[in-house]
Amino acid sequence: MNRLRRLLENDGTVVSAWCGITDRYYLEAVAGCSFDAVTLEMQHGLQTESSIISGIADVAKSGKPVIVRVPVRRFELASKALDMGAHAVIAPMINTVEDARSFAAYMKYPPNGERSHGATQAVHVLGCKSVVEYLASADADTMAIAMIETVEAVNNAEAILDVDGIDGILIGPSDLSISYLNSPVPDPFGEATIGIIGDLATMARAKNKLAAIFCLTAEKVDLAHNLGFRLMAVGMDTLYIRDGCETMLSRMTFR
Ligand code: 3PY
Ligand code: MG
Repeated sequence: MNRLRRLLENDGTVVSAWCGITDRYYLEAVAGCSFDAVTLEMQHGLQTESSIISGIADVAKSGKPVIVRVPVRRFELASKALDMGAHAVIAPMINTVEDARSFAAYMKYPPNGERSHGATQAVHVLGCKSVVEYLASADADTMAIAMIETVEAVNNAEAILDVDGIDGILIGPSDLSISYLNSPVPDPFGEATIGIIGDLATMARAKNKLAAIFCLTAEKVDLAHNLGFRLMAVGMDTLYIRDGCETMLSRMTFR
């Protein structure tokens, strides 16, 4: 149950796949690659309430932690993802302390929050002997990760990190740049935001909370790691497929 927490112990690093494609064979194949974890992406990906039910179970078979990113302010889906066996949930656009409190409330059981009882699939997927065993450590083992990706969120980041039940932050570098540049064209890790990104990692670490970030490329994962981030989600399905296909084709000598 605490697979993700264990990987992060002692300054450990987690590199997660980022999967919007719902196909079960595809997800098992990605989980079989050397990623440390797999994130199922509902906000902009094709994942749905029903696909995460099978997706969480399929990825869990690999022994790797499963993370779910829910759509903006769909905190009821955060509880649902946990009920299905997710190890962590990422909530986008957490801009205020109130957003963070609502998210945390859906992620933690009373007295820590307001999560409703009914961890159905989780008990089986996570190999618990009973629901009581699941309940004993669910709040401590699973992680509520708040996305910081606007100017407003950066201004409130310290207070968001201080909310009980928020276990870490994940930076969305594209939306962050859009917000800072006031333009729809993203410049992730660009000049306007790179200093802020580094400061957010330092702030989260100083508070003993997870510093996480989304990266499109392996080079950005290295950069983020040097800045102090310890969970990096990398790429997306189309990039995995394109890079795999193009690498194979480029090895052919006659073309
Ligand atoms: C962002 O960069 O804004 C993200 O949300 C990553 O998917
Ligand atoms: Mg975003």
